[in-house]
Amino acid sequence: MIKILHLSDIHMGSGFSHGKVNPATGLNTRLEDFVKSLRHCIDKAIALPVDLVLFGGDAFPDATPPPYIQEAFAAEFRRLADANISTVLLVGNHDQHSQGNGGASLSIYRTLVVPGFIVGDSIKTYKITTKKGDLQVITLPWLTPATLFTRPETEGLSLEEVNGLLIKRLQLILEGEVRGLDRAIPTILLGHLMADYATLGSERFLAVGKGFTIPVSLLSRPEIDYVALGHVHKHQNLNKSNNPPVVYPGSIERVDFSEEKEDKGYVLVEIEKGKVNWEFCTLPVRKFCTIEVDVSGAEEPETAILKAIRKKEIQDAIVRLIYKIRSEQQELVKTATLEKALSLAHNYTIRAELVSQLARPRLPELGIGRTIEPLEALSTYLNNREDLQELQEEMLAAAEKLLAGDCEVYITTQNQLSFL
Ligand SMILES: [Mn+2]
Repeated sequence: MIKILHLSDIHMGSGFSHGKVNPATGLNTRLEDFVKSLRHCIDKAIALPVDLVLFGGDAFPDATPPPYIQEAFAAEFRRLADANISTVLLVGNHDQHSQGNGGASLSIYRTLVVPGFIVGDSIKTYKITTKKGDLQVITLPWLTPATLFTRPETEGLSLEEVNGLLIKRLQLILEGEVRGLDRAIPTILLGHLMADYATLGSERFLAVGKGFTIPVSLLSRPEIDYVALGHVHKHQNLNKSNNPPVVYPGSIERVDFSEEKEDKGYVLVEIEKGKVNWEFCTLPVRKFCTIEVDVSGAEEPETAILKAIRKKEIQDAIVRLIYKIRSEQQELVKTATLEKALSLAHNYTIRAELVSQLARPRLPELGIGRTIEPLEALSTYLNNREDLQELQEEMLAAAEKLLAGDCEVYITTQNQLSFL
């Protein structure tokens, strides 16, 4: 059987605020963590060895990463070329320029003609020859209306109508690809997309803006033996009947706190025509740890916080401490004491949330009979939420982007903004 390693969502170069500079290398420790995880995957691919590596998209946080981050990524992937392992690099939303044409950060691999490398930046079927036989891979990069339509075709339509059109067009294009398949060899669909029924890292989420999703039924066709996905950071198989498996391997490192409780890893696949086995393999990634404690009723709030810290294993972890406290208790808690208790952590943040005894009065700016623009409303709201001060700038910027229709934002249960 043909052996494949399927990984996705590397996001190399993100989450630097959770790391620190390593004095020995001058690099952010989170870059080193992400490189280590990727190296683990590539080591595995070479050691087995696999016949093919499929990368499901989102290599970096954006399409123009700094050269040293590009280089760290390339140094790992070139080992696959050296080992004669075919590789498909699919273009995710983070790899595209905002104009939506081409995979800016990944197209260099095609330009350089790296042996055995394919860059999937359009819907196309590639036949790949391996030592164990041939197979074919349909690449389905991140789609936006701009990729499939000209502006006049979508002008005046609602977002929902555009999405409906997009699905119809995609269905036609996929149908075309499927008809051109070689029925004698195994087929994989490699896509960067949000599939219907995909659950995000957190259980409840609010998707706003361009929530373009593709129904699983469109992907799990009988002609396809394995659907390899990227985009969602939590590992999952969307087709419980497993014929074919529709698998997100998830990200290879925790990108933010919304992924605190998720296992991270890659997927090993064995495939021949009409038969597929797959298994999720976990990676030894750095721990994230949230310590949340309400000490507003405690007589000795500092002792209560220290006790909450001691309950968690924080060594080498990325920790955030959030404690609820009344304003008159604040002087009883010494930041230096908390910092000392957290010093075993790799990195930590401390946030005190003030518990107000009084109910908040209604904001005069939002009174009855007044109309207010969405951004102004958000800004007024944020100005009155002391606990959200830190997020204010980020939220306003995200809201502007959303209103301009530029991205998707998910607000997780931890009140975190997560950009997919
Ligand atoms: Mn993505």
